Amino acid sequence: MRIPSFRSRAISHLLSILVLVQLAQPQGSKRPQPKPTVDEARAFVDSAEKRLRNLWIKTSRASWVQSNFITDDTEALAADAQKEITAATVDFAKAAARFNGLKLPYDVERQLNLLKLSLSLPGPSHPAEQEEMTQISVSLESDYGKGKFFPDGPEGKGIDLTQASRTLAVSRNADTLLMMWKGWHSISPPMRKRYERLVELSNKGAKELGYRDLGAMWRSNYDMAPEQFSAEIERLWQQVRPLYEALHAHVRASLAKRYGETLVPKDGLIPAHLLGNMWAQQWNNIYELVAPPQGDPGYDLTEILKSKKVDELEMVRIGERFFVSLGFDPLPETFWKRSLFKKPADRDVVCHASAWSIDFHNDLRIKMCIEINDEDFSTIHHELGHNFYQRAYNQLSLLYQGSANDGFHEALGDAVALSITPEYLQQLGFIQKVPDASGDLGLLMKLALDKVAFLPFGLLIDQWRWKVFSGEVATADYNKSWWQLREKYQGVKAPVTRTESDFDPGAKYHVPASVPYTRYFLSTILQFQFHRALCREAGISGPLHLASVYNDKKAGEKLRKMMAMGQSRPWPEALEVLTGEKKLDATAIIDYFAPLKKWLDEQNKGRKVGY
Ligand code: X8Z
Ligand code: ZN
Repeated sequence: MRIPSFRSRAISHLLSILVLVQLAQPQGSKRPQPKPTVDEARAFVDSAEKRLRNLWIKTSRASWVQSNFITDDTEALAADAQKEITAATVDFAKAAARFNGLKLPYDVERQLNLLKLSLSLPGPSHPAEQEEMTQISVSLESDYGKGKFFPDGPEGKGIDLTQASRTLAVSRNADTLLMMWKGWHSISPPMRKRYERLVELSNKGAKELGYRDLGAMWRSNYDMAPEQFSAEIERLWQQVRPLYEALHAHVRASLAKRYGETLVPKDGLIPAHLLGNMWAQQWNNIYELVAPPQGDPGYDLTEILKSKKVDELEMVRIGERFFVSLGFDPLPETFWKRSLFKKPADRDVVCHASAWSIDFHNDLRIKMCIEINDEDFSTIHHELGHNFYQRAYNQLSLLYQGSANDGFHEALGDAVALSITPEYLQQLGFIQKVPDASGDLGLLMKLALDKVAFLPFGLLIDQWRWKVFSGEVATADYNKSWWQLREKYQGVKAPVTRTESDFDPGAKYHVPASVPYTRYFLSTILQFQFHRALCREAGISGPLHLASVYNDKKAGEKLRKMMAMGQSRPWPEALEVLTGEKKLDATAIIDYFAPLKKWLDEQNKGRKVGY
């Protein structure tokens, strides 16, 4: 998803920059510039904020219209707005170099640094290159949004991602699954050339700002040295890897039973089309193939939502009520008027779910093609988490309007969704009685297929992009290196031979949309830390997978306190406010799934674990 808050979108306006740079030097003077002062630096930040706020609002509006109504015209308008904000930000960032070496107050220094890091795609300063970059970037996202394939030839009916995903979730016919997988992956080869150029141009922009390449710039956004951040990620992955491998081994054995060992070799890689999801990133849709035989909780949320005729709007209302139960104010009336909840039948939209704060104040919206199922019920909480976060920090300076680090933004709503427990569903009137402890394994399995399965995927997209940006992966090897990483981390393989005329990374939204992805890996670790802390605050002592903080104002208050800090302080401080912990800590997710891990280890006796 994309949060068109300050952090994720591009800007520019040369005139304003000239004015600002002049601010720092005496008018018409040819004498050497006087030494910059702290007051000047402060004035510089203030004017940059003012200018950028206007540009961001304009860009958000243009992007909102483009994503809700994809046409050549809206694409051009969005690209234009993005070009402006890119140019302005780059110019500000360069002008700020004047204050390098000056001892600045904490806030001014932090704001200048955040300004430099605020673009996911920094542009080169050459106007023609800037224009080319923003056009490519907008066109890639639009092409993804419009993507369709035609299994019966160009005259036949087109299938889009929503339809293909529905089939991947429910079909157990390997041929049908393969057709959907191949079909969707046929939309991205036309992106490849443009993507190569995008890498070139955005790298150039990152270098102009003083970073080694765009990957290094992305890794510089975590209040620590970029190398230290890479090491943190590796540390966390090694911690959770045994849990992932245990799940992988059990799922592989179950799929081998269902589809045969020719298709699913017992100790090899799992073909990527059999896991119920286009990217094999979350496996909850194949729950019934891998469920513990005696562990079923006895209800299926998708079935309940359907049988109770809960519609898209009501699903969002239920999500909102959860946040309100924690003490947050209800969403504004405009949220309900302006959001997109249902896929329009008559036009192309970017269906990938996103949450927006258009005016950095109270014009909050989500854009989502909601399907009535448990996955989207969770995703609604995810998106609302973004909106409530955006509002919680809206009193801060624009440059502080973001989460402590980008993983926090992604984790917020997911942490809340971990409170969708059987007991909570009973309170909603969705189930009559809470299943007894024998249903626990099933509950844990269902959630592990979502969260644990996701971990290596959350990691590998940027492992690929970091190598692409640094040049370690040559353009001629884009697809090969993509599959090497998918095999190494996820233990899945391409279901059919791939070549360099494919561009499989482009079939995943965040690549054409240039949204950094390590945030989701971080989020998967963090959300369990948040949940553990919220439950502690609520005084809940039982097992965490049965614990819901619904209605708990104390837990809500703690959460709000962290959210209101935005990114004004280094993220470990924000983490400490909520959890008392200063480090990312995978023990929260590991402990949560410990009973399942024990069961998986028993199942896996005599099986190969690993790939
Ligand atoms: O993109 C998203 C959200 C919007 S920020 C729907 N997610 C990642 C994805 O779909 O790939 C949430 C989970 C991971
Ligand atoms: Zn998100």
